[in-house]
Amino acid sequence: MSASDTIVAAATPSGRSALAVVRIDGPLVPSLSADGLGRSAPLTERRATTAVWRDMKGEPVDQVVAVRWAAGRSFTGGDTLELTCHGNPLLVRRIVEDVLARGARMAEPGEFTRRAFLAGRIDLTQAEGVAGLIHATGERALAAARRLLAGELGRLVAGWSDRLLTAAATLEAHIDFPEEDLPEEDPRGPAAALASLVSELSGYAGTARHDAALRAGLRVAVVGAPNAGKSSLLNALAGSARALVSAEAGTTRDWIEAPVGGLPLAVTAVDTAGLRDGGGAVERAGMERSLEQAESAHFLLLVVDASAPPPALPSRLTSALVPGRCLVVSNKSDLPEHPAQSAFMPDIPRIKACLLDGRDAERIRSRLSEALVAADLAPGAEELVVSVRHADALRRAAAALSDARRHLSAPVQTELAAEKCREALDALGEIVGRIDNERMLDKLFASFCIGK
Ligand SMILES: Nc1nc2c(ncn2[C@@H]2O[C@H](COP(=O)(O)OP(=O)(O)OP(=O)(O)O)[C@@H](O)[C@H]2O)c(=O)[nH]1
Ligand SMILES: [Mg+2]
Repeated sequence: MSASDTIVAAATPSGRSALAVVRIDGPLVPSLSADGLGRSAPLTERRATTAVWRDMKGEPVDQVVAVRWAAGRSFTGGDTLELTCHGNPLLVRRIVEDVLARGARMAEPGEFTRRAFLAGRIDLTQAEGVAGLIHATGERALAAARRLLAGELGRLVAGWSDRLLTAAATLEAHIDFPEEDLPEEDPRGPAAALASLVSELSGYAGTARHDAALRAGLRVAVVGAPNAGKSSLLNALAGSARALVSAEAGTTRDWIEAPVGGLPLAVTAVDTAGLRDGGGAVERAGMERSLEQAESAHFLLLVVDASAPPPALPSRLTSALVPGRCLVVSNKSDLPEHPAQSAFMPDIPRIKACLLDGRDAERIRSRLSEALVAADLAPGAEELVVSVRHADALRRAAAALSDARRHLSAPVQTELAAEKCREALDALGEIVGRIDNERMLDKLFASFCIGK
């Protein structure tokens, strides 16, 4: 995987679209622009130029818009050419094959971004930000990716590394010079600096608990007695008539899932069979599945028909109804409320709703969104969320610094402490990619799209 190769890939997905982009990077770009585009003069840098791409036999393939970036001024750091052609996979394939025939090779997944990283244009966290922007499934994941791409984590790491270097330098001075030369310096001096670093690093590592929610989203199970309005709630949250709604109790048997629109995070709502005593074999099998869904969901919406007496719910469900992980949707607010409702599940927050139509959908969505943050299942809008990879390195750095601190208490073992500080610096370096680790880079960039 040499940077002296010229690489090519379609940067847009295969399929018919208005336009498609073919990306080329490497030293062959100047000759490719001359030959493929039939231009004697080089393309003006960063200027869209309309031209016809011709294959090696001189046959026209497509009219394209070409943009060239010169080495040192491109994203990858190398000579880059982007061709925007018509969005037909046949045209894209012919252009790519022609570029291959002229001496380029297919790009590996993420190789353009990897080149940008290797050329020092971006650090590893920014490269991850690029992948994050492409894969984000909700607004909050997009925001997290933008912050990575903007270099926020990279700057934090630089700050921590600076502070650590200062502390380590003090320790090294004690090792390099006999102690009598540094009478007023106490080797335990950096201990406080190390302690505050440990707590900061551990704090940021903890934000990775939200990484999975940002990547994969959350599951919210809609549970309750038959006829409470669970399917009506699913439909309101999904914004479409996904599930059957009927006055007959026991309508829903299989669980039904649908994405909840309009939330900053990818949330899937799961409608389930109503829970009650009795019922036939099929209904009972449905109820078993409801309980499994309730137990595996991140959060529960318990729908209650507020015009009726409070439902008797199986203990397996009530034990899953943990305050902070559950919201009662007190439905049928268009009807008079049953007096016994006020004493039902007083520990669990509730929201009144009428689910005959979508009028309360927005209010329930925003309440659900707040509840997910309050339950610490989702990050708040302003929180920086680090990935599991970052957290692993932060934890190793914090552990090494805790050890370093221990070596600074009596009897002081300065050399061991200094060694631990270097270990922590290496771990921090891994986050931004300062440490050479080919295997880690292979794994990281393999998850990218081809052409990125
Ligand atoms: N008056 C009134 N009726 C409602 C409201 N929400 C739902 N219903 C009615 O209640 C009945 C049951 O609604 P569903 O959404 O099917 O209830 P469910 O909980 O999914 O029922 P099962 O699948 O049988 O367990 C239907 O006739 C709905 O039209 C409401 O806010 N007010
Ligand atoms: Mg139903």
